[in-house]
Amino acid sequence: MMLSPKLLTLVLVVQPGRVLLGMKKRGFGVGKWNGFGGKVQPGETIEAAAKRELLEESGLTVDALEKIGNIKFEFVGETQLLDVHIFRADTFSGEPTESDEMRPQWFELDKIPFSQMWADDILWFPLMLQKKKFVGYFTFQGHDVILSQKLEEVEAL
Ligand code: 6OG
Repeated sequence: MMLSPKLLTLVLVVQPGRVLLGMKKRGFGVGKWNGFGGKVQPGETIEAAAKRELLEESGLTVDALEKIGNIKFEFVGETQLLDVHIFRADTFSGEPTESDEMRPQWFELDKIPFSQMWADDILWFPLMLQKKKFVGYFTFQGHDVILSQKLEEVEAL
């Protein structure tokens, strides 16, 4: 079976003691809190896509994004493999602004709403918050159950 990869971005904006998440209002992952991101368009670099999606969905502009992780997701019974490139931003300009797709909200680091997030997030957020780099591969059954997981720290991405 062919698992064609779909390139996606995900940006976590972190400030001392808090992280910005968005409530996904429509589409894939609706009803979950997540970072900001989406599909890489043809001819666009992954980092440019990450900045574009962050701006479109949160109203924030960033200069520098730090590559922090890469996770591939397989969904049982689906042929599309998701290849998600994860970035962290520690500085930004603008004010978090609700978009059609996302409602942004700051969360204190001890109040991250993991029960309303993708099930993988609780596993890698600690690494992301410590600025450790990681790669992973998760197999999901439906949108809530992780059937298998691989997650490891790496020196570089
Ligand atoms: P659009 O389809 O809305 O982009 N995404 C995931 N994020 C987490 N934390 N866990 C997952 O586990 C995810 N699968 C996809 C990537 C979808 C957005 O959702 C992220 C994109 O930012 C399965 O364009």
